[in-house]
Amino acid sequence: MTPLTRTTSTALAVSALALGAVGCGSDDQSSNVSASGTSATTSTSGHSGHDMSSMGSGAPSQADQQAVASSMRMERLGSATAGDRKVELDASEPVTFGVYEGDRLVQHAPRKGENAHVMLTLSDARTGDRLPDATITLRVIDQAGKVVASGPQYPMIGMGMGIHYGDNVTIPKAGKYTAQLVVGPPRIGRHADVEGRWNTTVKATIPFTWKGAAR
Ligand SMILES: [Cu+2]
Repeated sequence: MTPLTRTTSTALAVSALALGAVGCGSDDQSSNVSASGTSATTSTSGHSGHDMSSMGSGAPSQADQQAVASSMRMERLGSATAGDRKVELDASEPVTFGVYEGDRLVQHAPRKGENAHVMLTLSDARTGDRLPDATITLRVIDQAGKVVASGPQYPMIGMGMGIHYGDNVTIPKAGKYTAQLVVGPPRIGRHADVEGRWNTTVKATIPFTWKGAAR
């Protein structure tokens, strides 16, 4: 019965993720959902000293979340709404993240010169529901129009910021840049009430100011 057990626990894990995501994305800083760890709001809460005391049972402890959030030193660079989707762009210091290639978790350590980990959170523009299993391609251009970073973003999850898409990049120096995004539809299964949503590929542009380092 091992396969059945595994299937069940996987389904539970997915449900837990979905539950976390459903409540999230609200811009209401005072809402409880910002403590769920899957909300974009949470990613900036480390800066504002936001109270995470409403954490539910089973979630990482408040201390864990705050420690991770503060050690990550994430910064909100900007956001954009594209049709029925909202994309938020955060940055932290470069991180090592693992990506599955088949059964192997391959580590992506920051390469020489990379000075930022960009994190894109994708959500429904109206409800704030976090959208997994989509594709996001990022291009960062400087003021002269030169491409300084580009590529498809890895879907990933981390403590305190939940499901996002990202990569380590090099942003050469302090200044003004523009993130150009191409966002494809999430391929996750749908209830009938959302079958008509998020079905197109949309473009979004997020201008941002880079201070020279994520902090
Ligand atoms: Cu990431």
